[in-house]
Amino acid sequence: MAITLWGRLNSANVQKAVWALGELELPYQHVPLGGSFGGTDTLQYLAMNPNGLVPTLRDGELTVWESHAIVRYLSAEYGSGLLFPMEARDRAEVDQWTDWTATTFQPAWIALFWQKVRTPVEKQNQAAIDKALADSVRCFRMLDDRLGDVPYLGGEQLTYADIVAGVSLFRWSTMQIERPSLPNVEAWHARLEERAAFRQAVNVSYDELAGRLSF
Ligand SMILES: N[C@@H](CCC(=O)N[C@@H](CS)C(=O)NCC(=O)O)C(=O)O
Repeated sequence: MAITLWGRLNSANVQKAVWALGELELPYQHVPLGGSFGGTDTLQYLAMNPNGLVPTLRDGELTVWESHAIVRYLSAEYGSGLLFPMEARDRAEVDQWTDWTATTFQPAWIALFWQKVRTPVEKQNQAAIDKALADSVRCFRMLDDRLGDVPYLGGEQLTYADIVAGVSLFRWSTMQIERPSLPNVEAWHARLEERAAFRQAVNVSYDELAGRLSF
């Protein structure tokens, strides 16, 4: 099946799909879209993704949008036993961290990224920065506790939970913020850095996004 991925590579949500495709060593065509490339509001794109955001993935006749749905699909279809635990009981933990990332963790660290990086300095709001940092630190401490017990969020092996949460690490570790010491998160980050698919997908410059609120 021919796989196509639409989305700009400096989008954290697109990076999840790029990382999963890399881990699974799947060949695909990449179409840069969104941000400075535009194209999310064309009728053709909206017919594929009525939400008008990136990423979107096509695999043969199947079109999927929402980054977590994409990563789950790729893992289930191509990663059985690799990124996708076969046992429902094992998958429950993976989904717990994956859904927590969608509902709690990513909203916290993305809010911080928008405040510290995307908002022009003269428009930054210290109270909003403090709140976003406190929310992010609370989440990173939860990750640190979990990663004190197991090397990866789902347990002993890399799963799609590490992918959706791990795309935060380049930005978290390079933003101009006061970070607490989180040894287990740092050890997890170092383990992920050993993977070419992580480095290629996640360690992507966000200079173009600095001071930019328009997309
Ligand atoms: N919940 C969606 C969020 C997607 C999203 O917010 N995408 C952003 C980039 S990270 C976007 O498309 N922004 C507009 C643009 O890049 O033009 C997902 O996980 O896929």
